Amino acid sequence: MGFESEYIWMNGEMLPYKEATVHFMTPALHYGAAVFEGIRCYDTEQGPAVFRLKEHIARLFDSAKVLGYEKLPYSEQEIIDATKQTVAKNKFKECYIRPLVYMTSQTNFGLCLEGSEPHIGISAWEWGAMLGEDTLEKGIRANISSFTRHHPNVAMTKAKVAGNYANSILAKTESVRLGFDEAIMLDPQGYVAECTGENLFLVRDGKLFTPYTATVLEGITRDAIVKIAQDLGYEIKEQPIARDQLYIADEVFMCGTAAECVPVTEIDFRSIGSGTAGPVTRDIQSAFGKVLRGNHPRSAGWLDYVY
Ligand code: PPE
Repeated sequence: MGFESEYIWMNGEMLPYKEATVHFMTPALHYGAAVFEGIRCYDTEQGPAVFRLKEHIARLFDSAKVLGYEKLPYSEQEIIDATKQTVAKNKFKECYIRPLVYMTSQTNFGLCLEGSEPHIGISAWEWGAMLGEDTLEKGIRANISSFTRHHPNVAMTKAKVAGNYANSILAKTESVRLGFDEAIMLDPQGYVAECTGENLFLVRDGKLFTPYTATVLEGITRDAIVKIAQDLGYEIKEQPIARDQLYIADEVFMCGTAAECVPVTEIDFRSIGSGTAGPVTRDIQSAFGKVLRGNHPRSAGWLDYVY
C-alpha cells in the first residue's frame, strides 16, 4: 500500500495529489523546520471517525508554538474541519492523516523563523498497522539503541518537530539493519525514554509502569491507554525506568498512532515474560480496539465523525 491519495489539502485548497508540491528552496526541507501530527481515522458503524482529532490538532499548534510560530494562518477549528474534508474528499473509511506546518520564505534563507511564513498541508492515505498487522498479535523484537534520545534542552521533546526525527531515523535504521523491528531509546541520564515513534509501557506483577513525560512526547495514545487501563482497574505508575527493568518485566508494549498498541516480546535477545503477548497487554489492546471502532463508553468523547 503506497501513500498516494487523490487529494491533499494545502494552504486552504484541495489539490490533486501530483500538484501538492513544495519548492527545493523551501527552508523546511533543508533544516527540518516543520512540525507535524500523525492521526488515524477508523471505520465505525456510524461511518469514518477520527480518533482524538481535537487533541492532535491542539498538539500541532503547541508544536508550532514550541518551534517559534505563535500564530498560524488558520485556527485550530479550521484545521480540524480541513482534516475531515481531506478524509471525505478522498472517500477514505480508514486512513492515517498527516498534517504538516512547514517554514517557507521568499526573502530569507536561513536559520531564523523571522521573515518566514508557516504553510500548512494535510495528507491522508490508507496505512495499515505500521509494524505489520501480525505484530499486533505476535509482538515485535526490539533492541536498546546505541543512539540516545534527546536531551530536553537540545531538542524539544514535547513538539513533533520534523528535525527531531533525524534522531529516530538513526535509531530505527540501525535497529532494522541489525535485524530488529524497533529501537528502544534511553534518555541522556540512561533511563528508558521511548521508541522512535511510540511510547513504552511495562507490566510487572499486574501493575503498569511508564516513563514520566519530561523527556518524551506526550503521546495521545499513551494518554488513552492510561485511562483505559485505569478503567479496567489497573494501577499505573509514571517513574524512571532502567533498561534491566524492561528485561525482567512480565510484559512490555509500545503504543502510538501509527503503530497502535504492539506487544514487545523480545529485547536485546532476551524474551520478555513468556515471550508472547501477555494477558494485560491483550486486555488493554482489546479495550483500545473497541474504543477506536466506536464500541466502548470512551468512544463518544474520543471519536470525531467525518460526516
Ligand atoms: N513518541 C514519539 C517520538 C512519536 O513520534 C510518537 C508518534 C509517539 C511517541 C506516540 O504519540 P501518539 O501518536 O500521540 O500516541 N509518532 C507518529 C509518527 C510515527 C512515524 O513513524 O511516522 C505517529 O505514530 O503517528
